[in-house]
Amino acid sequence: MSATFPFAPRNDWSLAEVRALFELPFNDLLFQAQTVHRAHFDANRVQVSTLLSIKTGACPEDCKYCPQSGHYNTGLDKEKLMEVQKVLDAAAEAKAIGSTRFCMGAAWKHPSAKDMPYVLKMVEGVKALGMETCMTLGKLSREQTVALAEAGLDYYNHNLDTSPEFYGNIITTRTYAERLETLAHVREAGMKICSGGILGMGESVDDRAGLLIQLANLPEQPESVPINMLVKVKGTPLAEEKDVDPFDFIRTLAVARIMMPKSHVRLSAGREQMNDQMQALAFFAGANSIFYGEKLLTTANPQAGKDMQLFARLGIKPEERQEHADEVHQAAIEQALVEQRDSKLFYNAVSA
Ligand code: SAM
Ligand code: DTB
Ligand code: SF4
Repeated sequence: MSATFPFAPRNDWSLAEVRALFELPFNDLLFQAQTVHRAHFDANRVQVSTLLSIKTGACPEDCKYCPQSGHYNTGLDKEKLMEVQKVLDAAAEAKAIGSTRFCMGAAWKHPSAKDMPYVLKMVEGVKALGMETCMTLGKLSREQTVALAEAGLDYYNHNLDTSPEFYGNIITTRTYAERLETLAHVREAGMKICSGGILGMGESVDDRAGLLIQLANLPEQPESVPINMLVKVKGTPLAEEKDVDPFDFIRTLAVARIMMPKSHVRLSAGREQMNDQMQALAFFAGANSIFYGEKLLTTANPQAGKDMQLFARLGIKPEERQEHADEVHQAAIEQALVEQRDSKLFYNAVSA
């Protein structure tokens, strides 16, 4: 293990090292992950984001896991780009239930020139509500990333999905290199990167390690790393895939936490299929972000009330958007109160 363990992010992870993490006894791995987690985060805070599909279905890409691909018949109702005001109404609702980030997803290969002005208005509008903004629109050109950054987009989600070796089994219409290029544009434009993958597509442990190595060894690690458990949708080629072992899923979260110590690791799609105990283990392994609200893009997510109950049972609090600013403010208030109390005591002592 590196001398700087567990505090600094590294971007020279080798397959042998990552395999060794995956091979650790479960309790040793979770202990390491929790130790790294506590070096960088409040272990009892989880960031909450809400998703909205702003353009649904009929996607030209052939991602074998995806209910929105036009290549498969999943019986999904297709919808064209939503009106800006409807998107802003949905964002306001998400804010009202306590979400701090609003993620808008479109089933596109890439945004078209005709759609960009509407997309930019959505970013500006959500930002004006005081929420963090995130979009996932497919491949982006350099010009498009600059326009999105200027409109106030905080995060761009573009997943690598799996290892470079396994990728061709899942997607043939977009290359791994194109994905890396989009991520590079996002960085150059100064936005934060949200990039992760999916478990349960028939990949090996080495493929899981390979995905995490690609993410961790980027010049700058992604700020947000969604780890999705495949949601098996009827009509997609992966609908009958075998379930991922729950402990292997937790192991992957723990390895992601150790390799990307400062990133938010998101327990992403698949929570509707997990019990409370598994989610609690995921938070212990270092996952500190979730999608919140009853829908992901097209499939179900736990009800907000159910998540808040789980948080309460575990003593977890949602991460506040301006946590640092709030803490500074709170500390200033507390200091002022202490000073007031001390001066009263002093006064009382003298007058007594
Ligand atoms: N079309 C854009 C793209 O692919 O870049 C954005 C939306 S796409 C739905 C975003 C991500 O959702 C995918 O990269 C994949 O990781 C995840 N995803 C899609 N379908 C899923 C499923 N059935 N189960 C788990 N994750 C899924
Ligand atoms: C991510 O990694 N997972 C989210 C988000 N980024 C866009 C999407 C999950 C989609 C699950 C299937 C669906 O609801 O359509
Ligand atoms: Fe299209 Fe994105 Fe689904 Fe792939 S994952 S089919 S690009 S919506």
